[in-house]
Amino acid sequence: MERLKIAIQKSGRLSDKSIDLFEKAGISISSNSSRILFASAADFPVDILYLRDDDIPQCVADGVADCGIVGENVIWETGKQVETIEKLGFGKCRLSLAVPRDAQYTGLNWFNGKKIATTYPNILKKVLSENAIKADIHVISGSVEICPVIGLADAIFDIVSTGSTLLSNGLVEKEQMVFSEAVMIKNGNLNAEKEEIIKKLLFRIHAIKAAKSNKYILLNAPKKNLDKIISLLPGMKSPSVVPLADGEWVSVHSVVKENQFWEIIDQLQAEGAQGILVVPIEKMIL
Ligand code: PRT
Ligand code: ZN
Repeated sequence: MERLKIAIQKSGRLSDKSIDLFEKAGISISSNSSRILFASAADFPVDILYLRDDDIPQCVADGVADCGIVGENVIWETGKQVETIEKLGFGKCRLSLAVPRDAQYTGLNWFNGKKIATTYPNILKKVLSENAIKADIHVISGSVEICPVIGLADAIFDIVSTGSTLLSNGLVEKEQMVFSEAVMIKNGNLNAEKEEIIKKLLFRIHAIKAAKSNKYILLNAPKKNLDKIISLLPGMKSPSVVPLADGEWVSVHSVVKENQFWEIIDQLQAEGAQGILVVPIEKMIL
């Protein structure tokens, strides 16, 4: 039987979350201790290749790996031909233009004629040309944020998540240009058997993603307000209503989106709901 080769980051920001995703999908792979480059899952036809993230798009494009988990920023920068099959919701960041705190910033035009340091020259080239800006791109392999201080550049174009790195280097994020997150990619020429494994894997990933954004809610409701309380709870089909020893009350169970819950909590209480419990869901098959 075929096995699907999936490349993930060996060690870095996406490693633990990638392994965690497989674990939750019932695919156990050994943790990526520094010497391991390859691991086989015992319970699912998947083999894992541990690589530097920069090499993942190329490996998938060449067919060395069938699939990969990598940041969209890396795919865009390398420009490799791969298919994005699923956004994974972690590793979220943005690529931003940042300038020294004391710069007299006047808007995107400010970058005309300036020198911008980055490790993402291809993305920056595209961003500049889309905005009709002519600037010098200074390619550097790391620690971009120190370039303005040491006089190597006027500004930088780099990944930002919390922004604290910029802040501690006296830089201000001025323009958020591109948004990126970790995605699952695949080679465009896989055989039917491998496509079938991907389908099964994606089924599991969808169940995990759905579970993550939903909560199971249990509450006690006075019977007289049951209809109103049910109308506040969308649920997957309709809520379960379980009788309680006290005939005036029932227990209502449903599924709510996490963000919706905060919107309806006051209304639920106003209708007399008590003992509200909100618990995480592990898997959710829609
Ligand atoms: O060794 P390898 O080449 O595999 O790893 P790497 O060092 O190239 O990548 P790594 O592990 O740093 O990041 C992997 C991926 O995580 C990136 O390609 C992005 O898709 C994503 N990601 C998410 C980030 C960040 N958030 C992030 N904050 N990648 C880098 N950063 C950097 C940022 O540039 C800044 O210097 O982290 C620093 C801290 O950011 P702040 O804004 O929180 O201070
Ligand atoms: Zn890298």
